[in-house]
Amino acid sequence: MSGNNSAVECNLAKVEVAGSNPVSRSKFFMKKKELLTNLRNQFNHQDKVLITIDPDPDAIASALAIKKLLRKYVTSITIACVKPIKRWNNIVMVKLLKIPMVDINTIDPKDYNKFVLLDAQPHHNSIFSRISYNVVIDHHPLPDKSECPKPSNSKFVDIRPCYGSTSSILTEYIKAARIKPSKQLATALAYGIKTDTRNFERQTTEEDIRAFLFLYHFVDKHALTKIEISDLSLEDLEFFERAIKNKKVFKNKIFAFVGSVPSHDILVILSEFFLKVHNIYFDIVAGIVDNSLVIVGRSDGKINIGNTLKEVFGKIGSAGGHPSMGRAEIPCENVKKLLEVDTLTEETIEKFIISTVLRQWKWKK
Ligand SMILES: [Mn+2]
Repeated sequence: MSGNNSAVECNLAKVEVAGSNPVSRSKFFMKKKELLTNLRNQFNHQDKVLITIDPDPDAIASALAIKKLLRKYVTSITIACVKPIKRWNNIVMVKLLKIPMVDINTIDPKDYNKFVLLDAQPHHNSIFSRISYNVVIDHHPLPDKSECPKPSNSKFVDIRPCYGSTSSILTEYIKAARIKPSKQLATALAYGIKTDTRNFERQTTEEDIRAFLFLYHFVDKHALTKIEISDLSLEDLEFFERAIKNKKVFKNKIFAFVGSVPSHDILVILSEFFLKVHNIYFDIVAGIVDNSLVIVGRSDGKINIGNTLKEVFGKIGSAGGHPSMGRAEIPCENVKKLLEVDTLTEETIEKFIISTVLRQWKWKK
């Protein structure tokens, strides 16, 4: 199979689920069966398989599904993460669902003879690009031909850029294998689909919804709810305190600088929190993460926050996003140079953001 063939699969899937013709449906079921057989044919009973993932919920759930699909066909399967898991929801997911994973730095790839990449392509990460994969299954867009042709060098490639999540693709394999998913697997896959499609509000296809409906029956609803609402640690409440204390309200907008924070995740949570306030149409929450000034914005759509941040900060850092969500990251050195100061104080940063962004939006106090 090649990447191009997989794109054809994607179209076939669309035809099948949209059509009501039982003949074409059973034909496509054969196609899915074939894919499953092809996948399993890449392995034999002596194989020690290493699955590598960048551990977001979609990737974690997909790894669990592959483990289930190949369990009886290989000697061992190990799931290795190329990054530590930082988001609380994901930590709770791994803990509640008891998902066994290892840090890639604690293992020796030489101990494995087959390699699987899920929810990513080799060019997405420097660790991935050094591994020669036997199997790649993903839903991200294919790279330009000039960029990196590597996925198609793998023996089995199933990339369906039209799907909202890799979990939806793997759910189809589980169905084709006639496996009744355990609560653990169904909950993981359902959460994978929900996070990648932002609860079916982004890049969602009929296939994603169909996969979710199939899983829903088997999901541990309590575990899923707990995973979804577990955004915060007790320590994070301190940042809420700071954000509420520091907030500046300008008509229908809120701005807050919260100083040093452990990661940009808490800025996202705070920004989403402020947008819940009645009559607030957009907000900006900024903080220092390592040596960068990170600015996160949320909007109800009246103003394109992604474009605004790009226009204001794009020249001195990386910035962009969507109409309703945006983010900018500026090395502190660049801010110092721009402001011609040696050190950045809370006051100078606040002034800098308020003067630049607010000027752009013509905010009035
Ligand atoms: Mn994904």
